[in-house]
Amino acid sequence: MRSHLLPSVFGVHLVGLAFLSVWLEEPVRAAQPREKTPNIIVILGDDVGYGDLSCYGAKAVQTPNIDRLAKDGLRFTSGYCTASTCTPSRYSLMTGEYAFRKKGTGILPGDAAMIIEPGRQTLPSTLQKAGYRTGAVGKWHLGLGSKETGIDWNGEIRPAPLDVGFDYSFIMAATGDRAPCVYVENRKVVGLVSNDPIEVNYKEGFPGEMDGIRDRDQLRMNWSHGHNNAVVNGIGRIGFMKGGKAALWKDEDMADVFTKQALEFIQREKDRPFFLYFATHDIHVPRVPHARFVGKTSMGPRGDAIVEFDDSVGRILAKLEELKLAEDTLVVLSSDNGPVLDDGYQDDSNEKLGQHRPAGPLRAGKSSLFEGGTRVPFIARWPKRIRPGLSGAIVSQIDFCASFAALTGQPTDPVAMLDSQNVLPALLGESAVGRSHVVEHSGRVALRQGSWKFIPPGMVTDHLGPRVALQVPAPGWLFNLESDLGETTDVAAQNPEKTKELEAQLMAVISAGPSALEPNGKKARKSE
Ligand code: NG6
Ligand code: CA
Repeated sequence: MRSHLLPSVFGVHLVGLAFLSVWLEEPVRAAQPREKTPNIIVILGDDVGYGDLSCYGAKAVQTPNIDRLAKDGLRFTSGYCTASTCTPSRYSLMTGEYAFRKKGTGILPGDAAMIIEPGRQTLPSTLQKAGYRTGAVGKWHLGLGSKETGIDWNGEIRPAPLDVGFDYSFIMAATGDRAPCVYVENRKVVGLVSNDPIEVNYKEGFPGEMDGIRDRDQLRMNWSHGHNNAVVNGIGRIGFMKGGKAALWKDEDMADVFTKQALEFIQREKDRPFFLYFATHDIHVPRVPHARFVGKTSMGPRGDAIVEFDDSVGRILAKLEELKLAEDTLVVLSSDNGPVLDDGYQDDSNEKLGQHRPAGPLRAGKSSLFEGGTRVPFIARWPKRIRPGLSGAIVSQIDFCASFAALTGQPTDPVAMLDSQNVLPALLGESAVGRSHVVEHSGRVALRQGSWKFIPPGMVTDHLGPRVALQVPAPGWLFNLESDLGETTDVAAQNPEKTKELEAQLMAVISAGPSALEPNGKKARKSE
């Protein structure tokens, strides 16, 4: 039995001022009823689209484990990540700050310095303070080491996840398509032998090593754009590396390796409250599912990777049941950004797509300001507390910080976690209302407010494959998502006041704190 008892702060939220309310309610909380706080598991898929799961309407692929999670929990139809690519999205999830506020939070190379300052309040550090054991397993992509000292791949890596709130980590540094292709456990590369050190270089290749351009005919998965530097496991990558042969990952085993680590973390921490950030590599490129999933769908590697993702989720859920922890564990499943088809490898994702719609009814996907970029699958299950159902409340991953802080009786730093709101009542299905508005970020920013969506003038990416960029003219595009979920008809001209209102709201959010954007909200050069 866990003895971790903390006061509940349900009911003290003020949407929009949540951080403040949590801060101010501190003395009052002693009078609230006490209740046991749950374990928390955030399962974050990579590039999993709104339409990629059968509980969100997919037909060409079945995800029975995730469907079970949805059936026993709350499935959100307006759940958001904060940005349409990985690094800014995960930065916001971890810090509670919109990534557009900070330079250098665009998609990072594998040798980038850590972008979360050690010492700053984060989602895991908040839960650590609440007495949780915190673990990160899977994709990191928030940088390692520092600008001054670089990353000591052959020694101790500092800073690492351990320095921003995690008690344990088993990660890959960036993405599956970026060097170095090794796992890092806590501060060390796993399986490295001292006479074969690793070298990583994002500028030039190493003489004598295979090269994705020169050795293209020897690749087992051809690239379509980029991904032609180092060759590891027969697959071209972004960035060059040399050495560390014994430590290199095998793509087809990656889901099993990460899932095993996640299960072991749960097993180790079963007797105390724990927070697990389980960030799968599925379904990011290169999509190389294990042989037991190959051919499980008619969609080729992308579809099969969805089945592999579902399998990993199923094993986590089974572990919770085996340890009799399911009732007391809040599991939230989502994705770091919207879907993409060809993301740099020739893996038949377009050719074998058939009728499947990765973003479901939404327009576009990864790297877009349209809804497909940031509206993602979002499911919360906590049998003891959440009544199963469907919710249309607007919730965002950026709200995990303030919401889980509220759940565990922790204050949040109103400056560091400026953009995180306590939407706990919505997450628990006790309120149909979440946020009133949410910023969608893809280099530059757009705004959803209620059923309205505003995209300011500038470029916007459309489509799920080769980039198609459209020009949004002044005064911007306005969509009514209630009647036009697919953002097909701009109604700015018919609704000039609404357009102005959303533009002003977007500007107000931007000016509420620092911003790396240009004053007009446009993408600043060199930021992302
Ligand atoms: C892009 C990569 C893409 C993917 C993405 C990051 C090319 C041509 N494209 O630059 O393959 O790695 O970055 O994806 O290199 S994310 O999900 O981590 O944001
Ligand atoms: Ca991603």
